[in-house]
Amino acid sequence: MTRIAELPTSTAGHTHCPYCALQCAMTVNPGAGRAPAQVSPAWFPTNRGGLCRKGWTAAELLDHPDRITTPLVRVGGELEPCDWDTALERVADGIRRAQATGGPDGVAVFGGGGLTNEKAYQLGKFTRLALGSRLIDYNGRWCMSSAAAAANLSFGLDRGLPFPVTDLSHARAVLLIGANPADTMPPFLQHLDGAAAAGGLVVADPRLTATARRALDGGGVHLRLRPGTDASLLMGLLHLVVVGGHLDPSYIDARTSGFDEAWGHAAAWLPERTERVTGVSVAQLERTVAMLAEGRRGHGDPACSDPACSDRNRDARGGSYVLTARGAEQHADGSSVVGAAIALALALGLPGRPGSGYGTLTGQGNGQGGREHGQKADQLPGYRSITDPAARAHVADVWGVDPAELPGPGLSAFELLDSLGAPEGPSAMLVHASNPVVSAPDADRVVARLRALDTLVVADFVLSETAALADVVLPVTQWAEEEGTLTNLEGRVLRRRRTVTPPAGARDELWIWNELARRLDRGPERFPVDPRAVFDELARASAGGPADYSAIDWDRLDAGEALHWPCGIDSPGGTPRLFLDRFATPDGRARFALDGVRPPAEPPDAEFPLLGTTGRLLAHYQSGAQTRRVTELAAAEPRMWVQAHPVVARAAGLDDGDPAQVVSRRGSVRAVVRCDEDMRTDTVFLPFHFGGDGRANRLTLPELDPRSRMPEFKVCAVRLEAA
Ligand SMILES: Nc1nc2c(c(=O)[nH]1)N[C@H]1C(S)=C(S)[C@@H](COP(=O)(O)OP(=O)(O)OC[C@H]3O[C@@H](n4cnc5c(=O)[nH]c(N)nc54)[C@H](O)[C@@H]3O)O[C@H]1N2
Ligand SMILES: Nc1nc2c(c(=O)[nH]1)N[C@H]1C(S)=C(S)[C@@H](COP(=O)(O)OP(=O)(O)OC[C@H]3O[C@@H](n4cnc5c(=O)[nH]c(N)nc54)[C@H](O)[C@@H]3O)O[C@H]1N2
Ligand code: SF4
Ligand SMILES: [Mo]
Repeated sequence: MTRIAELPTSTAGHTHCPYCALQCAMTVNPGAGRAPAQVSPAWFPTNRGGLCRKGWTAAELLDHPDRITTPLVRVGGELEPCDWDTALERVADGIRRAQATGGPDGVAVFGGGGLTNEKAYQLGKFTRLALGSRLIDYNGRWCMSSAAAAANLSFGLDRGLPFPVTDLSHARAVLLIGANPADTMPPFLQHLDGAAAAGGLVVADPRLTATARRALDGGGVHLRLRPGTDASLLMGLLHLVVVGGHLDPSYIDARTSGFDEAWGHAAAWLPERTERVTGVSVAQLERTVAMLAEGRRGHGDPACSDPACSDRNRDARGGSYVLTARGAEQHADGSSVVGAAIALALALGLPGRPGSGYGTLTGQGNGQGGREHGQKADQLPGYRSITDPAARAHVADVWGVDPAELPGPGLSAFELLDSLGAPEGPSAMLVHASNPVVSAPDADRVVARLRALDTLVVADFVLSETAALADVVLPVTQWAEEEGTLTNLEGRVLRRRRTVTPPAGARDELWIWNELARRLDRGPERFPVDPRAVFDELARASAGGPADYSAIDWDRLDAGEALHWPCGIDSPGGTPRLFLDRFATPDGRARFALDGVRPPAEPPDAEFPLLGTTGRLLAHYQSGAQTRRVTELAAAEPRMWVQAHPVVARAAGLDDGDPAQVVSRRGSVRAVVRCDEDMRTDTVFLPFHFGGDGRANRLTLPELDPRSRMPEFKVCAVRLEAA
């Protein structure tokens, strides 16, 4: 059996993939030129030697001809190369000008879940202390905020997977809701092999994705629901758990609160009504519940609770999991959907039991750490709340300032972008690690707001669509050129290591913030440039908070210890599995937190008769700024397309391969038609990875979840027509 303890003694070249939250391990060996050779070591448990094609080709971007290696400033309408001094002076001038008219909040900051923990921490600190602004938020708001809000409400804590990924290998049943890991995390799929082979994989997705196919191939179930009906689906499943006698009453008594109220909501979701609303047959609903109830037999088996267990060949021992991802979460009721998914898991008695549970699949490389260290509008480091006086006092003490100096909560990502350049809004913005021109909802409205700024500063290593609008572009270092830490989807802290030398003109963002603080005369010594020093400070700032890193240091990480937070004074060995004894709520019980069901904000009508939904392709990452530049990936998916049932295409006079236009109330998108017999006839699917007039987000709706402020990326009303 391979164990993490058998990690190689030398860590030279060991790092992790730049892209998604699985953070597959990689060894990057500098070759003769700058383009390194990559392999993936088999000992790392989340990927066990596997990489997807994005990972295998990631190094191409290190010395890509499109790489920006000198700062750019806008002169007479054009971006022109300049030296660092000129660029940073221009940024500092823009900040001073914006704050002279708008006060501290005259400047806004937009971060990203791809930033290392150190950069995410420092960006939040820089915004609050050097700029004195409350206006910071980040692209994780598009991604993890609904799952986070629901987990905080029900469990009192938000760690995407409260158990190691490898635990899933022992499961007999897994319900995936709105997740397509076959394309979005391919090496993760091996952990579902046991459940799939046992016929226990259930995939709730409007499309027959590669993941859904995997379920069907093993004898599992594909719930091909109507987009935006996840809350109804989950209420219907919960109903069947109760009426089918599958409740776990002793668990509900001992470990939860609020069941009776939840049943008040779910009682009305009779199977036939659920079938009518979701399009999922009563037989499939019943089968799903039976599989989850049957699968949990055997969970709690102590043989499965070895934190380092990574033997995939061991027979599945039992256990059931409910997992959500963006298909369920990116809705204006996304936090309620996750609340319902958690409620289903609680009714079955899964969370907090070894070998069973609920989790969400975190998306971005540092999507977990990125939401803990204070780049979110309402947060301070350690996953603390910025409105909690004790949290403010603790962080102010670490930062050496008076708590009164810390600004209050800012605006959520879309609200922030929508306020740019408005009379009372900020007139300057710094963007670090996001490309909102492509990825924000109602993207053309966002472009108009960005254009209304006096100063837009974008730090990136390629000229993304957002960087192309900037007044100043700052070229930064990339993954394999920098030192730092990231926290993966299971809350494990990992080291990113420098294995190649960055190009001469690129700078580390820690250096950029230190330089800006110096130019603004805001105490540059408070913004160290050494990532290890930043980590040590971050660890102190997190001490005693929900995401406690205080017992972690780089030496432990470099020695190969698998450290999952919380890892502090009470848990110096880390916490691979959360909630085994109690949940993190004040009374230690998990809460059933169910709302009613709310339909999507924009129902289809005669003018826009189809449900437009959006998501990901295997070959591209996010806004595509990186992967559209990688030869193999661009060749695999060169252009925007729309997936439609042939009947839907024909109704618009279109055939497979025809150029089409998809139109919503907000804008239109050019796309080639891909006919697919397995599509629902009320739905079209659009990937969101393309730029220009292929941006799916020209269509989407900035309707926000009231609790999480997550936009409704997954449903809007559209029509399909010939281009
Ligand atoms: N190749 C690739 N991998 C990635 C990324 C990438 O951009 N490309 N991004 C990373 C990031 S940041 C993230 S957040 C993750 C996202 O990972 P996933 O959540 O797996 O990805 P999506 O494609 O956004 O959505 C998943 C599925 O939701 C379905 N869906 C659409 N509408 C609905 C609905 O109303 N209900 C339900 N139940 N399903 C629906 C879609 O058909 C889609 O197949 O992927 C990560 N990995
Ligand atoms: N319609 C629709 N829209 C969506 C989604 C959807 O499913 N449908 N999904 C949403 C989700 S889940 C997400 S996570 C967002 C992501 O959307 P974006 O925030 O746009 O994500 P990326 O394309 O990863 O943008 C990262 C940019 O930063 C650069 N970059 C990478 N690392 C660094 C770094 O360390 N420093 C700096 N300065 N730059 C760096 C990259 O080159 C790239 O240009 O999109 C959201 N938008
Ligand atoms: S699954 Fe994610 S982390 Fe692994 S190689 Fe692919 S993009 Fe990279
Ligand atoms: Mo994401």
